[in-house]
Amino acid sequence: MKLSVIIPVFNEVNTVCHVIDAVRKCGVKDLEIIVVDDCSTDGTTALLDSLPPSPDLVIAHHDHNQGKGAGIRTAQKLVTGDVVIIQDADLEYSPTEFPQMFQLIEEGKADAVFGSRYSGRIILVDTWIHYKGNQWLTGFSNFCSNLHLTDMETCYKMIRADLFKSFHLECNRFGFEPEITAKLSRLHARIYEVPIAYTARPYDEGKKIGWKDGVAALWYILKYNWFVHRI
Ligand SMILES: Nc1nc2c(ncn2[C@@H]2O[C@H](COP(=O)(O)OP(=O)(O)O)[C@@H](O)[C@H]2O)c(=O)[nH]1
Ligand SMILES: [Mg+2]
Repeated sequence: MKLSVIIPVFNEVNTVCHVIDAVRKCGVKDLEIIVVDDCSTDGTTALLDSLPPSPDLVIAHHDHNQGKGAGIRTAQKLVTGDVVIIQDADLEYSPTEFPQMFQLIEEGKADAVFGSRYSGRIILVDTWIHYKGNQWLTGFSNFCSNLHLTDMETCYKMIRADLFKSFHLECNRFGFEPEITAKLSRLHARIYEVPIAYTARPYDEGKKIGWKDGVAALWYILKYNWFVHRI
């Protein structure tokens, strides 16, 4: 089975190449990497264009900044693998987690596997507001979906590609996380969670998600669990 790793990138010149290298070394043999550069302004675009062409690497560019969700939507059309995962272009998550997640889908047990940052593995001490915000959003999402997740907002959502490609995705920014969680729940997908390590980065190292995204997430949780029926 082939794994398609989607890397949405906006202004990550210091880390994006390290992330691509780490994905290549993750331990899953058959993989493709789809990088979507969202009109970066810090040199990321030129850096990506200078990488040697390789059959495992696809690079797409947006001509204006649209957000992480829009980047994932662009990649959705390019996926050729059997299983998909989103990998942020920073170093908060480690691709060494992929094999344990991949195995659950390969064995036919799971339709989707979420990597949970809050179930016991290494976590570099995060801010109270980020940690609590994630807990509250996960709790509200669970209430609306009747799932029992410990980390809805995790970037590590590994999904069967046929399901992923069938989704009509709408959110342009970080609303992608509640949207896809709600859509998986409505499909009654078999979702597993595995504990993953997480190294939180501060805003001065380029973190872009903010409190407004947290407030918007509340609306997206309601919208995609209760109001919008199209999956
Ligand atoms: N395509 C795209 N990606 C973005 C944008 N803003 C952030 N990202 C990417 O989304 C990922 C997550 O961003 P981050 O601020 O670390 O949020 P968090 O990891 O979800 O808390 C990183 O890989 C960013 O480069 C954007 O406007 N467009
Ligand atoms: Mg991040």
